[in-house]
Amino acid sequence: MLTKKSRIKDVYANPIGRDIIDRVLLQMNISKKAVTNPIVGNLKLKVLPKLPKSQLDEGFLDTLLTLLNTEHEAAKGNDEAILKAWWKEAVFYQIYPRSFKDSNGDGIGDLQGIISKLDYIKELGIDAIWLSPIYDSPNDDNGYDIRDYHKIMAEFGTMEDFDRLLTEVHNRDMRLIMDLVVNHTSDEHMWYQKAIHEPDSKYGDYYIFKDQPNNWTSFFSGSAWNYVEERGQYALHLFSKKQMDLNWENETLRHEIHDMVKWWLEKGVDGFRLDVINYISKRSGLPDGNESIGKLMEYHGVEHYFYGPRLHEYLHDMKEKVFIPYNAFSVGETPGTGMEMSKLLTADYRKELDMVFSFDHLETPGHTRFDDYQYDLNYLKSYMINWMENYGNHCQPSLFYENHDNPRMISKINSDRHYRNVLGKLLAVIQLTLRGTPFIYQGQEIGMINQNFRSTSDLRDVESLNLYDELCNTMNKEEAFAKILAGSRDHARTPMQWNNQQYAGFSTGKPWIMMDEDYKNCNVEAQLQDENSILRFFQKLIALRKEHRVIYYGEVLFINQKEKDLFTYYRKDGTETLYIEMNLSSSNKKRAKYPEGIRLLSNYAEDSSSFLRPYEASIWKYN
Ligand code: TEU
Ligand code: CA
Repeated sequence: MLTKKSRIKDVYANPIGRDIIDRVLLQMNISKKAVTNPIVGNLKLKVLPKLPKSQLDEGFLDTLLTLLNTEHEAAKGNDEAILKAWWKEAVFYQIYPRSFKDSNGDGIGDLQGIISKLDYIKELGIDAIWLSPIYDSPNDDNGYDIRDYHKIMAEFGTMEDFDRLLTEVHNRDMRLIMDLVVNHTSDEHMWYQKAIHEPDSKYGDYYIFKDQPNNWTSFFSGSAWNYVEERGQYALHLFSKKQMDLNWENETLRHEIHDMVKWWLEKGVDGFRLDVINYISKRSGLPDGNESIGKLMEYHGVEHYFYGPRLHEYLHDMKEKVFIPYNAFSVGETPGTGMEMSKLLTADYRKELDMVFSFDHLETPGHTRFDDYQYDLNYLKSYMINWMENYGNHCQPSLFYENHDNPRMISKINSDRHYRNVLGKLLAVIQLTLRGTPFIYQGQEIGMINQNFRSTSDLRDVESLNLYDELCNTMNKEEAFAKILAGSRDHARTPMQWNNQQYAGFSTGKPWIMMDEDYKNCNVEAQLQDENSILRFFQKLIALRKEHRVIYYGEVLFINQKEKDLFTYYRKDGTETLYIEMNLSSSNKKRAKYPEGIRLLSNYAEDSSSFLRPYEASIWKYN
């Protein structure tokens, strides 16, 4: 039991304590040495608020201790060999249906459009497809606000279309996972309508109501509470005003969700990506968020729901009663969780989630998504070394750079088009040769980059538009738009670029969101005919991965760790050794040593001499 008399080193030994301290250090761009040195390590917690310039108030310690004392035991390490599983060998491909392929000319992607591109996805070497939400929705947050879990969104097609899609995916020996959004529903969902109009019915307790709001803020700007006239109370929404948080304390509701998931698994769906699943358990009493934490995390109240008291119980229950009976796969989106929490959520012997998405590698220390800065790949190197060496054999890392919530990775690192091809390929080598399950996001395989949005009228994303309005309270329009342009989720949501025809072959009608001229030079059709394209490289790399199973379960041994801009490692198991060498910079880099063996694949046709060229990345097979 940790108390105010406990020392920093005791907190750092606690799994949650380790993650929180690592996150604070990351946010403030301070190295870990700051807490591992004995002087700081022996400081008692109670002195923290008294330290000079400390912005930590008394309440901070109470909140911290409540959080820390929910978890005592850290997850097990490398005491056993890695258990094999299809999803530890698979390459996943994420589709954002609204922007993938339109089949009926209304400018909106749909299920028939996806079916028409399944052969393309199969030829890329994909084993499993993750579909962002396709359920009936008023689209306040593009489908992440579900009105009916058993109905397909009208714009995307019919349940018959879905059944055919599932069959066609399985006919090509691929799997299909759906997006499970059960932290909240749309306010137009029957459950919510009943909750506010028949508060005494069983639905009355399906959501989170309070007589007075607390200070929690929404991720899409403003308060996290709506006043509900019908009940004379306030209702919680951590995201948009039309996305109402469900009350997972209610057992009847949990069973309804279990039945809904079983309904889709009965259809033959192979698993789920679980949306903001670490937010489903809120601290009882819904206390105010701590001011200091709120300032640091930019969202008030997050400490009371990002790793709630009953989270493990709810996940274990769903695993036992729903996922195991159907042998279904599960990957949780868990923003804010660190490595130790991720271990406790995914370690195979704990029977909760199979994997999680952690997001701390998407921005370098001290930066947020809306900061305009150049991403340093040396941070990605240190991040990956940490996770490869410390995540353990009971846990499977997820490997991704892009999804529908983040700008394009190439643009974050280097917007000089001269390096686009080799950089896109280098990122692929890291993602497909480290130990973990890769998730490729639509368009990443052809090296799509950020969009040239000219004004807010080009934007569609509720988060971007709300934040723009909020920023205009503290800065002028140009500055506000510049911040939005740096981090808007819409960069990832522009139409897939299939060819150089009008609307890039995405649709015969005007797309729901704009696209600039990039598709004329960057599109699937051209890249399929170009041996040197990023697309062809992804195909070869995924094929290489399938031929060299050492990449699935083999050891990862890093060398030259301290050498800036050089990223080199071996993949080893009893049968073979691969050596991967990369130059993380846009200038020549002296080679550490001349590799032996056979050069299997590289983003430069000819091998180098003593220098690696900009972003050069090569895979060698040792005898
Ligand atoms: O995102 C959750 C999440 O925390 C973020 O990454 C989010 O995109 C946002 O930027 C918060 O800062 C999931 C979905 O991926 C996202 O598309 C949804 O908007 C959100 O949940 C609500 O369902
Ligand atoms: Ca359509």
